[in-house]
Amino acid sequence: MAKKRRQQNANSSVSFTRMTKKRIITYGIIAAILSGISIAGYRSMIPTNGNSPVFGIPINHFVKAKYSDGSGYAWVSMSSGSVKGLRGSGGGGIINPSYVFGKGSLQSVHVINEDYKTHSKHNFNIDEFNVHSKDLAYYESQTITFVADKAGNFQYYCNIHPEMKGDIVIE
Ligand SMILES: [Cu+2]
Repeated sequence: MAKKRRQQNANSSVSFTRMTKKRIITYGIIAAILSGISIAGYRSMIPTNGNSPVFGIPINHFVKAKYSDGSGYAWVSMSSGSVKGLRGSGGGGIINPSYVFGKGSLQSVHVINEDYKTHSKHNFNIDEFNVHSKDLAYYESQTITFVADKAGNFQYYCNIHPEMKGDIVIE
């Protein structure tokens, strides 16, 4: 009888150890993922024209690279409704939109290549703010955050298709 109980205890302690090991591994994986996310998150808070992270809430802009028979290669604003900083009709689908930003504001541009017609690569640049996306393949996207720290008239563009450009006014 006593022997049997000891046996049971031994069994349960084995399964307990196994469980703990599994848990440690699981928590380890979760911790690794979380720290990866936080490093990526921390990096994403460093603007392209700065060295230290900015703990502000950026103003978001969504823009897609497209080709259409009517307008050729163009940036198309994905904003719908009225979006602060965008000069235009306010509806979605503005071709090569002009932007107006306040000086000192934090801006995030979310760029996506939705060029389903030609599948060309596209990139997004604003030289004065060190904004340079990589060459985005079809359906690739990238978010670029910068501080609009200079007043003036600037331009964003794709260096593969010079016609894909628009104005940025910072005032
Ligand atoms: Cu392009």
